[in-house]
Amino acid sequence: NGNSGTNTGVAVKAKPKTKKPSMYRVLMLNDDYTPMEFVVHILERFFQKNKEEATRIMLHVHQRGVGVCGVFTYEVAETKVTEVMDFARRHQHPLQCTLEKE
Ligand code: TYC
Repeated sequence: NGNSGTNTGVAVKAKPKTKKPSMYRVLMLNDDYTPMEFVVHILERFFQKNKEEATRIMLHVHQRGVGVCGVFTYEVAETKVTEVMDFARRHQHPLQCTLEKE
């Protein structure tokens, strides 16, 4: 028996399907070669950070090895990673960016 119609004797629960999407952290990894200013520029350009916040995140990655650039739905996170990796490669920097489920 669903929400309406013929009763089949099968119980079907009526459930509103407003599920929150899984969220993904976009992570930046440290390396020895990418210039600090380039990383700050990426955080401003692709993650809408101001200079102060971008510098804070860059220094955190520099000192700790990894840091969070932002948290997004899967499709947005994957697009950010691709854009950052392409931009870094075009400028011949080894900068690595990845995503992880929250
Ligand atoms: N470690 C780099 C340097 O000393 C700077 C850097 C920071 C590189 C953050 C990557 O994600 C990074 N020039």
